[in-house]
Parts: sequence; structure tokens; C-alpha cells
Amino acid sequence: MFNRRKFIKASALSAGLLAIDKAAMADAIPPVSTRATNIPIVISTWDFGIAANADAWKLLSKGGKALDAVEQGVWVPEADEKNQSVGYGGLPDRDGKVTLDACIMDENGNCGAVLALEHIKHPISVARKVMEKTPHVMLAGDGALQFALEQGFKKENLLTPASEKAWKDWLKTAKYEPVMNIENKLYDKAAPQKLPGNQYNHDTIGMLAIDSKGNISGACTTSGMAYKLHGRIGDSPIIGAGLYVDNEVGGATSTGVGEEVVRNVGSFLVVELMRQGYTPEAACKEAVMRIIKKKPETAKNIQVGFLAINKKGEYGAYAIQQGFSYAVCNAEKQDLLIKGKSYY
Ligand code: SD4
Repeated sequence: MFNRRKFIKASALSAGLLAIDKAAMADAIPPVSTRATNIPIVISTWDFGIAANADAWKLLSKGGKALDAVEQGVWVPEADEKNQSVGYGGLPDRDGKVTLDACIMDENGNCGAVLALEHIKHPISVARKVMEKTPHVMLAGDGALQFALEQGFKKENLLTPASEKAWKDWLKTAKYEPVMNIENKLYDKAAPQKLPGNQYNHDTIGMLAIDSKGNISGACTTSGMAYKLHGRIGDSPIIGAGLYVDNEVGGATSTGVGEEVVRNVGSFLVVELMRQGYTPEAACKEAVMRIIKKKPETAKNIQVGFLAINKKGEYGAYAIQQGFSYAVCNAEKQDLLIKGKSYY
């Protein structure tokens, strides 16, 4: 018989268990400010994400597809010549060539990418054509350019006078050889926000959107790290590194020093962690911690940030260094800018 004493004991036990569970769960429940159960929603990296989100929102708010929204959204920084980190006006490599990396992924796991593409203002749209018009996922260099021209894209000079001047100034002091961490020398180490891959040297927009049907897509586009070696590819066009989407779980994207993201297949890792029940922020944090644990000395001097969204529209981010920001746009507010949490 289940007598009173046993009942009290059992209740106390389960109450205790509940308390423990709640404590364990506390980390897993996102704070109210990061809950966005309203879909559609679009989020993207850095301050310039606000303007990009606004264009994506024009489609999303009218019931448009997440895939179209992310493509249209990232056109904004790609076309902005003042943005010296994405598309037109991007800072060149050490040879003075603007080489662009981009990828796109839809809710069905379709994806396309271009690597080291020159002369085309909207690499994200070429990536989409690779996805939709070819049996391939990635096209690189001259082959990507040839394909873009065949698809009707216009060949343009992407090196603006301002970026050319910046490159020439850089050449005056920089040695023309691949010195490890040479990028660090360009920045004031006393100012963490100026570390490679950070606020003043950010080179990427990563965007994730969920449309009113609940479908998730993502896009990532960049001119890469300034003054990289010619031919260098970062994480941004690599599916699983710079971007990953799984429509059952969520999506993730990254920014910062791509080599470290590639080594850890960062965005795929974030999505898989969310599949296991991590919140977006906790998943991003774990991906950052992998980088720090493997290369603690390198991590001190670089920036990497991850941004993620789950199927419910909850979002979060985490970075190695301070200075990472991301923009959020949904029916409630279209120009929210959030400071990403960071390890340092
Ligand atoms: C790259 N992840 O090419 C890009 C650059 C970047 O902030 O995002 N910098 O490695």
C-alpha cells in the first residue's frame, strides 16, 4: 500500500529531483531577451546586419521564402562599396585582387558555393546558381567566373579606389611573404576590438532566416581576410564551416579567422549540438571553446564568432573576443543589435 509516509518521501524526492532538473535546465532555457518564438525572423552578423536584415525582411514579412530573403539580404553589404569586407569594395589579397567566397543553403539541404571568385559583385547569387543549375556544390576561381559569365553576371572591377589605396598603404610596411599571424601586426593588440576578424576587420556577413512556413535557409558571403595570400579560402564558402542549415534543427554561421572555424567544422558542430538540446548560445559557446582548447595561444589574438538559430526561432551567439555583434529582425522589432557574449 502506498501509505502517507511513503507518499511524503516520494513527493519530497520528486520535488528534489525537480529542483535538480530545474537547476540543470537553467542554462538550457534562453533568457527572455533572446527568445524569439515569432517567425518569420532573420538574423545576421555584425552591425551591418541591420541593413541587410531590413532587405531580407521585405520578403519575409510578406510570406516570402527564407532562401530568397537571405540572398536578397546579403546583397546589401555585397553592393556597398563602403563596406570593405564583403563583395564590391572589399579589401584585396596581397596581390591586390579582390577574391570573394560565398555559400548558400536551403531547407532541403541543397547548397552551393563559390570560392575565390573575382569580378562579380554578387557572389551569393552565383553560389545559388551553382546550387540550382549544376550537379555540383562548389566552383572555384576561373571556373566559377566562367560559370558566372555564362549565367549572365556582369564582369566588373571590384577594387575601389579606397580599397586600392588601403592595399598600397599596407604594401609599404608589410613584407610580401606569408608570415604567420601577420594580420596581428596590423592591429593594436591593446585594443581587442581591433584583433583580426573583429569589429574593425570583419569580413563576412552570415545570415540565417526562418520564413512563415518554418523553413530555414542561410547565406554567407565575404571578401575574406584582408591581404590574404592569393588563392586562400576561408570558412565562409565551406558548407559545415562558415554555414550550415538543417531544417529539423536550425542553422549556424560564423565570422572571424576562418582557418580556426574550418579546423573544427564550426557551423556543423553548432547545429549538431542544438540537435542534442543545446540552446543556440550554448552551442555557439561550445564551438568557441573547441577552438580555444585546441589552440589557446592562437585564440588569444584572434576573433571567431558563431551565430545560431533553432527551429523555434530562438537565437544566440558566442565569440572568442569582445566586439562581436549581431542583428535581429522580426515582426516585433526590425533593427535589434545585440552584443555577442565572449570568452575574453
Ligand atoms: C574568412 N571568416 O575568410 C572569413 C573572414 C571573416 O571577420 O569573417 N572575418 O576567414
